[in-house]
Amino acid sequence: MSDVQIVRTSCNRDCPDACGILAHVRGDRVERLQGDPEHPVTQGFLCYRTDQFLHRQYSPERLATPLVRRGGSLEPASWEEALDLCARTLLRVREESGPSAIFHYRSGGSLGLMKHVTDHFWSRFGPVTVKRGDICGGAGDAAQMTDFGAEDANDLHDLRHARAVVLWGKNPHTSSPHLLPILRGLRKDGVPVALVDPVRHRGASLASLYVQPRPGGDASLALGVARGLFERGLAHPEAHTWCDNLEAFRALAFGRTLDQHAADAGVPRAALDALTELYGAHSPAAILVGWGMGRRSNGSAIVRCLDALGALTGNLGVAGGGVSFYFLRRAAFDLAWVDVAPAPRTVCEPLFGQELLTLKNPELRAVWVTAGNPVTMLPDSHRTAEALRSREFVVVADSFLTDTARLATVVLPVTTMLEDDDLVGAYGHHYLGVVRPVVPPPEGVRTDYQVTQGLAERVGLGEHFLGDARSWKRRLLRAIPLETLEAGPLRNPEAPRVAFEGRRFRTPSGKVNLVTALPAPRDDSSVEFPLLLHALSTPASQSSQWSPREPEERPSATVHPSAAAGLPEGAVARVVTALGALEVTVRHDPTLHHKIVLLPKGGSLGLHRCANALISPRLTDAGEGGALYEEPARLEAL
Ligand SMILES: Nc1nc2c(c(=O)[nH]1)N[C@H]1C(S)=C(S)[C@@H](COP(=O)(O)OP(=O)(O)OC[C@H]3O[C@@H](n4cnc5c(=O)[nH]c(N)nc54)[C@H](O)[C@@H]3O)O[C@H]1N2
Ligand SMILES: Nc1nc2c(c(=O)[nH]1)N[C@H]1C(S)=C(S)[C@@H](COP(=O)(O)OP(=O)(O)OC[C@H]3O[C@@H](n4cnc5c(=O)[nH]c(N)nc54)[C@H](O)[C@@H]3O)O[C@H]1N2
Ligand SMILES: [Mo]
Repeated sequence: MSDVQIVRTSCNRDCPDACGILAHVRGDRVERLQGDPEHPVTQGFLCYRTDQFLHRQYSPERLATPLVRRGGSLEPASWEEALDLCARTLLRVREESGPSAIFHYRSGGSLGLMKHVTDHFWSRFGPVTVKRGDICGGAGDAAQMTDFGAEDANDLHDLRHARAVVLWGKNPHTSSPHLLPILRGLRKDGVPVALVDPVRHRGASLASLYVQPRPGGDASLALGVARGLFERGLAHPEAHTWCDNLEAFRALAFGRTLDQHAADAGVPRAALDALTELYGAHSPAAILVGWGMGRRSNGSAIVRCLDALGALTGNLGVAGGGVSFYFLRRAAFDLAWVDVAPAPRTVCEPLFGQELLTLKNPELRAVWVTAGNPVTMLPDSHRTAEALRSREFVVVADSFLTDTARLATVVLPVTTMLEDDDLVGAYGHHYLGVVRPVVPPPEGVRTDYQVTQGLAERVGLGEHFLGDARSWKRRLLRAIPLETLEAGPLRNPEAPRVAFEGRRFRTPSGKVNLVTALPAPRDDSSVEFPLLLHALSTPASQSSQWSPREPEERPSATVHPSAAAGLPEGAVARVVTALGALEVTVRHDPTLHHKIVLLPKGGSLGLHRCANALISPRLTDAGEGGALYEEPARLEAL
């Protein structure tokens, strides 16, 4: 038997942690994945879903041959046949209707930078129609761009300098577990940590203060904290030197009494006061903003209110402070060459199904999906499915027959992260990594880049995609030699330790642009649908990528016992919304906010587990994000 070799690689999934991985390989088989002990963020451990990834890697359900639709069903085909068909059809559609009749939809199945080479192909071939907005963090991105003129965060390890931390709408145990060692260290040193979340998840075990607002009540809560800070003299006396609109923001905060803010946020007045004290009386203090919280119709306004708290207290541009939402994961890379010209047209991501069905002049005739599963992951799954089913030509590059791939004309089997050749940055820290093909892919499986090469050759663009993946990696890396990055985890040398150091912002005035108005409140009181459906991340899955595998049983719907419509724990029931119903098993959680019914995110339509089949598309107040957690719902007996 051959010896075990240890190959260093990186996780390419849509996760803030972008871990360093040591793959234990014997022959052509990976036997075990281990967190890289030398990676300063990974620190030798992996999350549950990546720890279990080998089940996915070696799943009998993995695709190993292209599929082409013939007489209604998807049947195995050679790469020659599949790519010839793609090239022929795409050339014809472009010729007849122009490149904007083709839509390249790329999502977050892999965050590898090489996926921009695929984008480059589509830009050269068209430019074709691409997506606009962002289902994931659109609202928060827009907030920070508006307030700071740029998005970035203090170094992750700078958090050690914080004297107080607020986890605002963030679930580190599930979605960014490599934050936990730092938070535990802070707690050991007696640093107070607050959790603000309508779901009392495991993060509460790390918190010295737990505040449970109503869903979306955070803007009022933050304004209440701001008023409290002003009243107690905890606002920084020089805040006007780095803030625009300070008086208007103050007026917004003083537009209601503290009791009114607390009532509107759905928290006891004492909780508002305790949060004000925790954040205002310790300096420096950091707010860590979760991505999930912004997926609301006031999501951008909420994040803007949190930005204002940081600005007001002098916690921006200093070590141990910050209102961190996003780390510039692409900052070390040169992407200027990706788009050869602006896209002629865009599809708003949260409105995918509706726009595909209605866009005219020209109609969208062909869709190419890279690293996305829109039927499962975008709202109104049935409409998304109908939109794809009714297109002339749909190609899905994936390694599994997802809900989306099942509707395709052509399915192209691609590599997993253990077979791909790529680079990653992270949106939860500043380290970069290489993704190595630690084992060869199964016969018949190609990387997205190889797919691009095969297609480019056939449509007359072959000369632009001649090099191997390494040559593109070198092109992508701006200032760092590839060999340096290959030697081990490397912090982007250009990333600042303290974002906006010296309180210099990238807005036109150089100051923070404080929020001065909130969107009109949404009325979510409904007798028919008293609850709000939240489909949230679960440890066993990365969006729709389950490890070890997606359970086949009904999903659990968790509610406060008072919101269970009399249904006992374990009862089989239905979650009903205006769009439809889903069979579930009822779970009671007395710590959950009474307005919420909780489902797992990423359940598939085929297995009748798909929350997005019940969720209508709604946009966030800015940034064209998806207000995914605002679907009125009820629980009822079968
Ligand atoms: N295991 C696992 N990890 C993942 C993912 C996954 O699917 N599974 N997904 C990855 C992706 S795509 C992303 S974008 C990131 C982030 O993934 P997210 O799932 O967005 O994770 P969080 O940022 O932790 O945000 C979710 C938290 O926001 C809270 N929240 C929702 N509405 C409100 C509100 O109105 N107010 C407040 N205060 N809180 C609210 C939820 O209760 C939840 O605890 O994580 C990644 N990590
Ligand atoms: N209701 C509800 N809906 C949500 C969310 C929510 O919280 N609630 N969260 C939203 C968020 S934060 C996000 S980011 C989106 C995520 O939505 P998606 O990005 O669509 O989700 P994934 O399931 O991670 O990835 C899609 C597919 O990419 C494939 N894939 C993986 N690696 C590769 C690769 O290298 N190449 C190719 N071609 N394919 C690959 C996977 O097999 C998977 O089928 O979902 C959003 N949808
Ligand atoms: Mo996301």
